Amino acid sequence: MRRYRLLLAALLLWPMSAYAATPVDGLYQQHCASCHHAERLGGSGPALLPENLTRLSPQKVEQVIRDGRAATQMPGFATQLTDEQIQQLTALVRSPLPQIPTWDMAAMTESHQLFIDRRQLPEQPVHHADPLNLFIVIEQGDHHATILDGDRLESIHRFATPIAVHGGPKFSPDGRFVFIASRNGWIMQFDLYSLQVVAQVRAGINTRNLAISDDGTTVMVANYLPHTLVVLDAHDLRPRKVIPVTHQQHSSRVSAVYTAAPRHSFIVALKDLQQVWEIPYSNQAKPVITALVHDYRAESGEDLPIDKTPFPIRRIHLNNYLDDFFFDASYTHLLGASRDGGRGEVVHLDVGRPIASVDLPGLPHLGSGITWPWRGTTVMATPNLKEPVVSIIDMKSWQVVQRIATAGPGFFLRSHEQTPYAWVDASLSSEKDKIQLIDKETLTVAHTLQPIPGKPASHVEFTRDGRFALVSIQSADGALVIYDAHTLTEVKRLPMNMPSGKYNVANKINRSSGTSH
Ligand code: DHE
Repeated sequence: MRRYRLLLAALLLWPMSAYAATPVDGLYQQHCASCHHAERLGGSGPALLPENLTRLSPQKVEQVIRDGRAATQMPGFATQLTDEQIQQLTALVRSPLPQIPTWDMAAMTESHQLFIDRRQLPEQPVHHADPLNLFIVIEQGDHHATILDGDRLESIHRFATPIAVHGGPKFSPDGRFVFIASRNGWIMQFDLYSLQVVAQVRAGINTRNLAISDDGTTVMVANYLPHTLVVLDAHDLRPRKVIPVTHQQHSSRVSAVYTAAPRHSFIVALKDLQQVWEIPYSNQAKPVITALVHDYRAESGEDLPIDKTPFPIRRIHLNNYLDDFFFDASYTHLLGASRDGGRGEVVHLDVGRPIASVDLPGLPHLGSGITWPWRGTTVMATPNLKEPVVSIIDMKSWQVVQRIATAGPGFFLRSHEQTPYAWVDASLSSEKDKIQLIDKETLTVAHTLQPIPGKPASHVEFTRDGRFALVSIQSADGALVIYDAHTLTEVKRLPMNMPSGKYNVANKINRSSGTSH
């Protein structure tokens, strides 16, 4: 309720003359503002800003205004608006706001909802599934998530999520709680023991992802809008701190935030600054971070001791914009994709500077990178969003040891310690119904699967023991197609509504080298 009160207050306080300045502003206030906010920042409906709508073509936006959106509260306006008015509204919601909007502590605190006190939660699971072999499956079609028993391969619960969930949900270190981020800034905490939503908060207007500290105390949220990082209490999602993302006179969107568990710090990728940030969240953070923070203090003239300055920022300066990070197991090195394309840069996090460049064609999707031991070294493999290739990189020499031609560009690569194959999709190509299996020893494509001919197959995830591989068929009448990972035969098909990613508790909290973290 409180967030609706906030919206109402915002609507009442906003001067009518400011938004009824043109006929289309008047139309927006009349038909859209009550759900999408007077300033288009989102309310019960998503924010209507270009940053939030990049994934919808103008034609699709018009269609949604005209016909509404299935499985949401968005009605169609075909009988109330002319084609011209619909086009005008489309142009309006695709135009930027004159200033970067704010979403401050007060707005966040107002949006916070605690559904149940954690002290009232049961000590044991209310279900009989192995809590470490559960999956959470994000179903984008009707904005729900399914909790799947990984032993019986069946659903045990389904619940509504915020609209437009993106990126990997993150688990508390014990695997009990899962934290979900939506592109519209809503963060949700769900209890996998009692199968209920614990809390939610709106931490931004356009959010990228979240990370949780390895001690389970702190959630950090990365935002495109506003240009902030937000610290939440992982206990109940109460906002603790807003960190403006600025350097000198410039501010930056945040591409993503990652947990560097061995370093007890968050690592931050920035869209508009040639820097990587490291933010320690605990006094156990590696001494080198502490030392570098002190150096930074000396340079900047700030003299507060580290333990009195929660979440101090260590800035690593680059000569390029780096996006989409991959880390080695010790989190000593990060590999980032260069904005100019064609290469990746390796940053040594202890010495705080780039140390190597990796020749990577197209646009590697490093966030989906995985590793495995290979001929006395460890290799990292990355799919590619633009080229039909998987690049294999030796993590000692940072040389590319193999480029494996695939059926097409794809998003995700997955494996498991117990399987000889890495599974890659070609979902960004005309071959999007194919999944290819790369032999981790020979570095060649060993098998091609076509789960449902003509339907897009994408994200793969393994059960805790690596015995079964679950493939998302990403369409409204989609499914999870489940394969025996050894015989490669289909064992089960579970109908799902646009399943995007699915995440196995044990694989994630144990940081399996075959999955993203
Ligand atoms: Fe994602 C993860 C960025 C488009 C589905 N995606 C991530 C992460 C980032 C990212 C930074 C890591 C976050 C995390 O898990 O903590 N994604 C981007 C983009 O910049 C890009 C290319 C454009 C954009 O609009 O943001 C993009 N992503 C997509 C899609 O179109 C996908 C296929 C469908 C969707 O949901 O929008 C998509 N992204 C995913 C999924 C993950 C993800 C399923 C989690 C992967 C995992 O297994 O961990």
